[in-house]
Amino acid sequence: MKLRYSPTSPYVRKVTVTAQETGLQARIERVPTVTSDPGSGLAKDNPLGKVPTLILDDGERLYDSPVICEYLDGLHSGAKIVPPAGPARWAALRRQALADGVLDAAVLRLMETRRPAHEQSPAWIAKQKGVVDRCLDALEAEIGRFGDGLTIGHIAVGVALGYLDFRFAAENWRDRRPALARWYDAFARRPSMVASAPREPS
Ligand SMILES: N[C@@H](CCC(=O)N[C@@H](CS)C(=O)NCC(=O)O)C(=O)O
Repeated sequence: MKLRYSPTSPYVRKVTVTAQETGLQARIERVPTVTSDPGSGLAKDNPLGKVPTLILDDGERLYDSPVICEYLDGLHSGAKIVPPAGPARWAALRRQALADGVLDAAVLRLMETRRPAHEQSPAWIAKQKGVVDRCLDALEAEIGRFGDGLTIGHIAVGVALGYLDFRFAAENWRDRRPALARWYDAFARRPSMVASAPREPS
């Protein structure tokens, strides 16, 4: 299978971490894709024009990151990162939704700041920052219940915090969130997180 990716996308990083944690990395051919380039052919594979997009060997296309991660989870026989049923499943999926929401708000904010100064909306930027702050406070309150296992909730939260460090390093989210900071500092040492750390293409 082939994964359309861009090196700085946190949603792609969720898939990359999932693939490494489930031992599927070698089965995935990575296809660098510039989402803004109409010549990339991305729109044919995913009408949303977004990465990650997974192209299966039978030609089927999968998106977005939650769908791809759950698909990959069905391909291995180890411990599942998407719990199959019960409260553990809903906790993992809700945490993934929370972390993906952090990413959505952070990406919207970043995009807004890249528009010409006179077109930017300070109110919009403040709103997105407020969403991220609220979600981080919610995570601080529940990180003690995350447990030692690995689920898509853990992966999504780890990737979201890594993205804040990557794009908004000057605003230290760790201030006022000591439990979350401790959890992340350990999580970020996983080989899958170290290997997938985002960097701007040279
Ligand atoms: N909900 C999607 C979000 C994917 C997404 O927004 N990807 C960004 C890269 S970080 C993208 O492809 N943006 C290109 C565009 O929107 O034109 C997921 O979880 O995969």
